[in-house]
Amino acid sequence: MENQQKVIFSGVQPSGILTIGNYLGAIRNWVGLQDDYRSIFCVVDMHAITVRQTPADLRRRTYETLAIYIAAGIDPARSTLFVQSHVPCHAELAWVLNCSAMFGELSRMTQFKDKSAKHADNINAGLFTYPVLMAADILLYQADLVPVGQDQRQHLELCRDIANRFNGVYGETFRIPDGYIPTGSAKIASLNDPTKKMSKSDENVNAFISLLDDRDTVLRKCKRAVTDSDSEVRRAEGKDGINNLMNIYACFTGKSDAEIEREFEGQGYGVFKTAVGEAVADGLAPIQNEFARLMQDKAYLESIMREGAETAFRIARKTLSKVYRKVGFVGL
Ligand code: AQP
Repeated sequence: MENQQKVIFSGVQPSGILTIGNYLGAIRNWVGLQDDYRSIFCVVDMHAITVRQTPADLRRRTYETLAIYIAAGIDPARSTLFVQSHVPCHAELAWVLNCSAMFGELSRMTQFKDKSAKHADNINAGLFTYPVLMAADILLYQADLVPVGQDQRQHLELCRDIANRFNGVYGETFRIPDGYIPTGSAKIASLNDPTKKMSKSDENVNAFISLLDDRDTVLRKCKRAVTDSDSEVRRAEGKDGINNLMNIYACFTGKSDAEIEREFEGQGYGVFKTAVGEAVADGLAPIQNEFARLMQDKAYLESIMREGAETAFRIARKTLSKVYRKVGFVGL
């Protein structure tokens, strides 16, 4: 296969129960790509502590996130799955890259600005250098492709800039990665405010659908989703709420906009919202069943973490050694 040797890398923070935004924007695409690429997927717990986490919750969510990856279709036999803090090379490369990342460019990151506004009492240096750690994650594995949602586009551009800058100063070291940003599902919006993205750490639980929400909860949240005062199910400028629900429905049913508009012609938003809820709940049911089974078997999840960390470390250490040599650190 042509792409067999090409590498994809991606990750999700265990900062909450993953949402359908994380699933449709990222994880679902990983599943499709794992046959064609050397696939490496990480639970990025070190990124998660840039926002204050309750330690016991972080620990539990790290297991849950890994279980969700597997339940959603990532096959540990074909993909490397690991936890970021188990491979120390991430923190080590991040330090070196910090010295190639500029204060000005980090200051321009919209995620930093958004999260600083949201967590004004904890604007820590880690939040500021978050994109540098992300660059380290990607560059350690010499990734060719990074499947992420739209919100990560800016961080990915910065990763490319840092890698190019480093290569320019020290000679060819890092492969320059491309983004893989899906259409339609690249930005699933909040159900409460469809001009914002859906986030797992939104304090309003009705703003997101978690992958573990039961059928009644999914139906209720879809029914309550903020829409406009029109009643026609049709994609159009200014109908952010309906456009978002159409995206979600399309992702779970495979239907086109024209098919959706025809299906709900003259029926109003209520019927459509119920259908969206049903489609999402049906789509999540098999993931939830498998998730519940996996969470009963912590020893299995730990064996995946351990094996994944060993494989990841072998690859990451090679890149890190090269970087240390290039910058002039003495090797013993
Ligand atoms: N709403 C979304 N639509 C499409 N893709 C999304 N992603 C996140 N939200 C959406 C994609 O999911 C991956 C993992 O994201 P992350 O957990 O590392 O960080 P995030 O982007 O900050 O996600 P959240 O849910 O908003 O987390 P919190 O609330 O903790 O900040 C990425 O590929 C992202 O693009």
